[in-house]
Amino acid sequence: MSRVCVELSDRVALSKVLTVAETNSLEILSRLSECLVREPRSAVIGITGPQGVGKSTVISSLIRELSSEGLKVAALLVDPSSPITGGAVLGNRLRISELPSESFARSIWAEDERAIPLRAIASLEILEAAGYDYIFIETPGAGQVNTSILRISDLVLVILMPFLGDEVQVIKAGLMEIGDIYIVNKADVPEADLMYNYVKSLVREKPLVKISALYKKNINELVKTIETELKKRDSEGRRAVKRVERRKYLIEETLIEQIHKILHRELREVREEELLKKPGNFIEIARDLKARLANKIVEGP
Ligand SMILES: Nc1nc2c(ncn2[C@@H]2O[C@H](COP(=O)(O)OP(=O)(O)OP(=O)(O)O)[C@@H](O)[C@H]2O)c(=O)[nH]1
Ligand SMILES: [Mg+2]
Repeated sequence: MSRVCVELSDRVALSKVLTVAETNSLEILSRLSECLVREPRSAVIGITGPQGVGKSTVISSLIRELSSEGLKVAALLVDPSSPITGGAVLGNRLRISELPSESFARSIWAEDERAIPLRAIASLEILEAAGYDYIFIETPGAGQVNTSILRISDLVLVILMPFLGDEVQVIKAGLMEIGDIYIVNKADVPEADLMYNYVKSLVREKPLVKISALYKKNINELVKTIETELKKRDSEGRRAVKRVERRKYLIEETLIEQIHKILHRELREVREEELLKKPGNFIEIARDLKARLANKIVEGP
């Protein structure tokens, strides 16, 4: 293995590489191409659920539990809040701060509601190359059906808690299809049983675990459930399929980002009077933009 690949096992060097990956994802991946996995090495676990259910706390307790078994664990927290105001970023970092020294955690800013930005997918590639046994990725499950998490995770954990109120409708609409394992967190709250029974009636045959991440109750059972589900998928060869899917997603996101940039630039060129005085002209304007877009894409990087 070459020196660049070995360096990824040093967490300071790894952090530096991930920082570069945030702005130059594809360049860094081609520089690291010999280190990227040919066979799946990590278990990539997507963690989603409504705001405040305890996603970050669950990840912290899973990191502790798995690290105590001698496993190398990393976590990426995808955070849609502004990197400037940074409230949630700081919150996530604080709760993650007292983790075992061999583990690795990092927040990634997401600029729009599409939950998994390119730099997060690139970071996953790099963390898998760095040899982590488990990589957790937290994404906000804020209402919208979040299919992007499915494309990059070997398993999706959906986290819920007592007192979700109106959110239950949202859960029914979106989150009930995407989970491989369901978790009712905050089991220390008496009303947790109500929520557990309710979720049980919705998920039917899928695994459902009741835990208290804060008080470290049943984390062991959750780890066993994760291991069982991973084994099932491994026996079907699904992890390799997921790597192919993830790499397709990476390319898709790269092109979408580029196309968006060019399109926004070209849209600025559309004259105001064209839109104001000839408002029925959309087909022509769109056709013209499409031609300019095609030219720019071919010329582009
Ligand atoms: N009672 C109780 N509180 C918990 C438990 N787990 C987490 N919490 C609390 O719930 C709050 C939210 O926890 P987080 O882990 O930040 O939740 P999150 O889902 O990551 O939040 P966002 O990332 O902001 O969506 C915090 O105050 C935690 O201390 C639990 O098992 N029991
Ligand atoms: Mg969180």
